[in-house]
Amino acid sequence: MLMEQTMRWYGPNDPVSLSYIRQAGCSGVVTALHQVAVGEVWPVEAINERKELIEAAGMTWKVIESLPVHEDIKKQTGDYLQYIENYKTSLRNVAACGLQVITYNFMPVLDWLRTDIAYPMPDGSTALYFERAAFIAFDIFLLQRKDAAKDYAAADVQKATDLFATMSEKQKEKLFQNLLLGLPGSDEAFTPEQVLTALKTYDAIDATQLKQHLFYFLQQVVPVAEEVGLKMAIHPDDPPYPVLGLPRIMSTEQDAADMLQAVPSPANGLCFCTGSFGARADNNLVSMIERFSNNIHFLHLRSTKKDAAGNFFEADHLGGDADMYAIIKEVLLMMQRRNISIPMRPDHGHQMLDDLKKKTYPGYSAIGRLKSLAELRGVEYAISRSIAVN
Ligand code: DNO
Repeated sequence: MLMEQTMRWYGPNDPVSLSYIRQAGCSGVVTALHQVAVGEVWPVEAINERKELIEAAGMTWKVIESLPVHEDIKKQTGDYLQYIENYKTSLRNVAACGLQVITYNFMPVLDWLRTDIAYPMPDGSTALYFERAAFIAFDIFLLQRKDAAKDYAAADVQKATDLFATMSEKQKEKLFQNLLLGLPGSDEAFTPEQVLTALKTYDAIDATQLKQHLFYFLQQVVPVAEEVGLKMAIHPDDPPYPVLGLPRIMSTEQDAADMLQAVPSPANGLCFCTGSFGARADNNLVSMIERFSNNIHFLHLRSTKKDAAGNFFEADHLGGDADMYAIIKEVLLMMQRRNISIPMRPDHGHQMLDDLKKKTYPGYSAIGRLKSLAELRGVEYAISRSIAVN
């Protein structure tokens, strides 16, 4: 049994068409109704309309990425109880349309963060990059978050100060834009004021508190997911540690274990993203897959290359720190045990060839993902043949 191959599709406005995704070898796409405001109910008609578009292109839509969680739910403020009710209604609606997996995250304010979205690779393609000193410079000097410098070691602050001194106005502006790209699927970046205001609303919420809020949310929605046959799949934090003074609570093996213990159910689980979890050296990806195998509902396969200074870039899918051979082998064994095929997508890809001239969602150009999918698929095929022989 092989993984179900999909790619993310941002909807009708995505410069990468459904036909390209199909030609890349996918049998399905994962997508979301980005036009529905966070917190609002996803209407059945809109879900079906999207599904029909995908099916007309010869593919399926089983995984949602993402059904976003409103900030009020993360903070337990304002109308959070209503937003949880809305979430449950959306779950019922998507289940009624035949969808199966719900990807979401519980990262406060911002989703994934990179300092450079066109980091040059030696071969001329570009990758996404997280440079620690640039991130710290952004926090202290561009965003000017109060007391930000206190969150970092003196040597790190010095490095960031030195780097900032060498940056042109244009580079500073670019750094700023890269970090505040906004939510995936949206073209609107945040302004610094918006971010500072949003950060402040978490002043009184630490990691323990945020975890309790996640558990409460899951206690409410997982029974509905169970009832209607859906699987909840939380995406890990990216990068997997606290940022900008915000707590982050889905970064480690322990975090995942805590969540599964707090709300034990086959409907509660993970979108296992090897790129996000893999950006921490203390996450052993293979043993995590083994440990959480019954609760992995969706896979993002990607590999980062880390250095000792805390920087990482998104490497070739077979060329980073993640041992893709061992990961895919573990996934195949897991699927064999569970007798199911788990959906995967090649997460991100390098911008390359003709795509270098195009504007696409960072990380989501067509050719780079086509290449990564082809490589991953080859590894999977070879391992599956050899497992069958053994
Ligand atoms: C980035 C993605 C994330 C992911 C969300 C899930 O490329 O992996 O934005 O979709 O965190 O909610």
